[in-house]
Amino acid sequence: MDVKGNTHIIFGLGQSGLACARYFDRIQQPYSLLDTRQNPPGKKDIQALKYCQQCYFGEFDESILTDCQQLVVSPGISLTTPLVQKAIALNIDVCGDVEIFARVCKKPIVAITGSNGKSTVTDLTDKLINAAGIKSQKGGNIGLPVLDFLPQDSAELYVLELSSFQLDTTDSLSPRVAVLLNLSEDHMDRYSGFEQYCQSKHKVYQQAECRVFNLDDELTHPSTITNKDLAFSLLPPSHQQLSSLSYIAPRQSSGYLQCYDLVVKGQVIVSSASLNITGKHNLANALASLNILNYLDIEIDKNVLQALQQYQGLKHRFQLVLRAEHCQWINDSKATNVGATIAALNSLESGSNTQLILIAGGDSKHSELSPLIRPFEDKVSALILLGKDAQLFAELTEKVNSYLVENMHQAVCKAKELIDGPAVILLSPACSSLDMYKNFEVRGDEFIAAVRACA
Ligand code: UMA
Ligand code: ADP
Repeated sequence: MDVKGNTHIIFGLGQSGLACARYFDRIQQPYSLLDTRQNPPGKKDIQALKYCQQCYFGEFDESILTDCQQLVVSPGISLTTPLVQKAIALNIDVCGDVEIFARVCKKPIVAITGSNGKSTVTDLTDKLINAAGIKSQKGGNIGLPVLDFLPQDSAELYVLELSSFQLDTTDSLSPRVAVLLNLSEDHMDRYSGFEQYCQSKHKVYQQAECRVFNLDDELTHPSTITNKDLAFSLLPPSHQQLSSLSYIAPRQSSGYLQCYDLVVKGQVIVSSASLNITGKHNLANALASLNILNYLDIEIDKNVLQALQQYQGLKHRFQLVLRAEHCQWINDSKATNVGATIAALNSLESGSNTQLILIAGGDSKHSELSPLIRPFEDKVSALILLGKDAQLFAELTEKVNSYLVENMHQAVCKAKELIDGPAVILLSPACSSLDMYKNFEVRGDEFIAAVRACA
């Protein structure tokens, strides 16, 4: 194997690896590319790369690390991979794209993580900051890989969604604001246990000026809290907490929907009734975003308020697809873990005459599914299950009828058959889609197409 030119190796030729290669091209840094796949997604783009010295796809051995100074590891690669372990043992600089970004970025960074709500809070925060007239750019685990911003773009500030995988390979990030929204089991196929996953998420707080945490979720609390830190809560606050806490205060009920005022720094900012996003978890998301603006001293003026009120949420997150004959069809395909599905179920009123039919299943990523038993038994009238772990869901409870199907079309047809009066049909899989689909978007789009065709 020819190992010349391997001082910088990019491991993984997906979106992050390719963005890193483009960045190295721009700063004229020679590098080699490495991927365990014979045909990684970025292969077609190699022709355009100028400083790429060597490519290793499929087979390679550890001698590739001879002369290597830096191994840039893509988020999809586990740090337990033997080659990465070997590089760590050899004291090679093992880092990710976010680390390279953090080492050179001079502009303020807002870093957002959590098990659920990252994309929504990143997108909303970016929109609110732009509405305030400050040029913000979002990226990271959502949208553009961070190295596509460098060396220079016109943003005044970056709002980054960071996954635990990205945080695992990042040490130099010093965000102005770091947000940890919530913690529940996810990616148990990558971590030795929940504790290790939580530790990885807590890395977002390292060197942060202000930490925004979820008062209702103790797992998100920083180990020590300073007077710069801010919290949000969906529970009634105590007096001592008022200055650093944003929270919701119940207002009047309108029909089935309970209304709340969103309160920040003791001031009512907006009523939940005037927002387009639904579900209590989205109020938590809005409070987190408002806390970020609060710390950055960005005034919640009428433009910001309007942007907040008009915010529709992202596609595939508790998205109303169709309302027809007393039935609502909701696409929550991005619910790729148990916590997200519980949040979706909690967003729906219980005890009414409405049937709740849940379509779930896929790859549960070795997560503990038992927290679903109670919400299933309390709220769900029928379970329609698909994918690799369908049977695991069927075994959770005998109190709810389960139906195993082979694809999304069958799932939607089965739901249609079961409807008997007013109903909500919710796709909220509690699983990754990768056993059956390219990604959660394709799964959600297939649901939407099937609903439009059959419902
Ligand atoms: N892979 C190999 N061999 C390799 C390299 C990768 O088999 O040599 C596989 C990985 O195991 C993985 C897939 O290829 O299944 C993609 O891995 P990647 O590291 O090349 O991924 P990228 O295309 O660079 O995309 C990554 C994030 N993907 C992951 O973390 C798995 C994207 O987040 C992110 O948007 C992108 O960087 C830009 O920063 C996606 C994601 O699923 C949305 N994230 C997870 C989540 O949100 O739950 C964390
Ligand atoms: P992430 O980027 O962390 O996956 P998203 O905003 O894409 O978060 O939402 C993922 C899933 O989690 C969706 O099903 C959504 O309805 C749900 N969700 C969004 N915000 C929250 C929250 N604060 N708590 C729990 N679930 C949430």
